Amino acid sequence: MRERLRQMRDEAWKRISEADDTGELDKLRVRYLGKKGELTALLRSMGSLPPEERPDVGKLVNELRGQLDDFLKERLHNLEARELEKRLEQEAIDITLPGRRPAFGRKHPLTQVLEEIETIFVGMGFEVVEGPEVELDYYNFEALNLPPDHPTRDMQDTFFISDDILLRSQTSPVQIRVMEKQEPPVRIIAPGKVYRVDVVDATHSPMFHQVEGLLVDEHTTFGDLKGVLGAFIEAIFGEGRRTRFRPSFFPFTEPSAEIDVECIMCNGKGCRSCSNAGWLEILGAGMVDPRVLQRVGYDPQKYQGFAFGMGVERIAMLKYGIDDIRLLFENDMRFLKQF
Ligand code: 2NM
Repeated sequence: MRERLRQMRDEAWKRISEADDTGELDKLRVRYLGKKGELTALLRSMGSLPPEERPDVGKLVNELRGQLDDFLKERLHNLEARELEKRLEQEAIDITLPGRRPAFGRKHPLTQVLEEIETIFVGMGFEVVEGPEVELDYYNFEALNLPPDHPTRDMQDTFFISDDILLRSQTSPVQIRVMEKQEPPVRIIAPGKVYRVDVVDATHSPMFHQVEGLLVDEHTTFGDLKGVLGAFIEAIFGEGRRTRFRPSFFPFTEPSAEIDVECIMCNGKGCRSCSNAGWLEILGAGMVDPRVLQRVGYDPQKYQGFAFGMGVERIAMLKYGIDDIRLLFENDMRFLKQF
């Protein structure tokens, strides 16, 4: 019996010393100290011993149980420490690595250009005003001196909601609303979305953005219009670009002009962007027709006004060399990230 105890102790010691992880150690604990373990079995078999030997052997078995328990605990402690160290090593974070930058959003190129246009005119004393996109026929057409049979009033060009309600096709109705409420001097720009029935292609979209401007005061001349728009073009496209005013027609202005700027792609030599003309049309403008002023209650003998309008998409496309308007509405991040 004593011999068996010694053997078991040596063997258990060896196994426990060699156990390589806490799982293995736990198996050994069950094997020796568990309810069905070897030491328990040994204790049970003491019945076969002569009664006088039992106390001594019992004492030895209990001693061994205590020693094995201590040793297992010690080994468990060591192995746990080793495993923790290994895990910390594996999961170590290199705090010297550069951090991952969060993806910052930024303004859409159209918003950037729109805000740039606003800043330029605000700098010249204009105020930014906004108005409804769903408009009355009266403000979109009639007040702007468009006779009922005018071609741009055609149902096929304008989104009508009912007989007298529509999606505005320009932002000039905002200016009519301001003039109705306020006496001159008026110095405003009206940015915003406008809607026209159009088939989508590289240069057309049924919704686009416009900035229209209006100045009404005493002694206002076409020279003032030329000065303001010249300053705007210089601010947005850079110094030293030639411009030209071509006679044109709008129902709400007389005289009217379309303003071209020297092509920014080819500097006037002629290229695909300017259809070999060397010029890009960027603005429509004119002196507000006295009938428009009269209708809002201004005295055309005392006051004159000039007005102008431009497409924000077109300006953005020219400024950044974008050849397809659809890119501005598709929200492809690969495109948007470039601005
Ligand atoms: C343009 C061209 C010429 C314009 C006229 C008015 C108003 F309300 F005063 F009559 N606002 N905007 C105007 C004039 C707009 O866009 C191409």
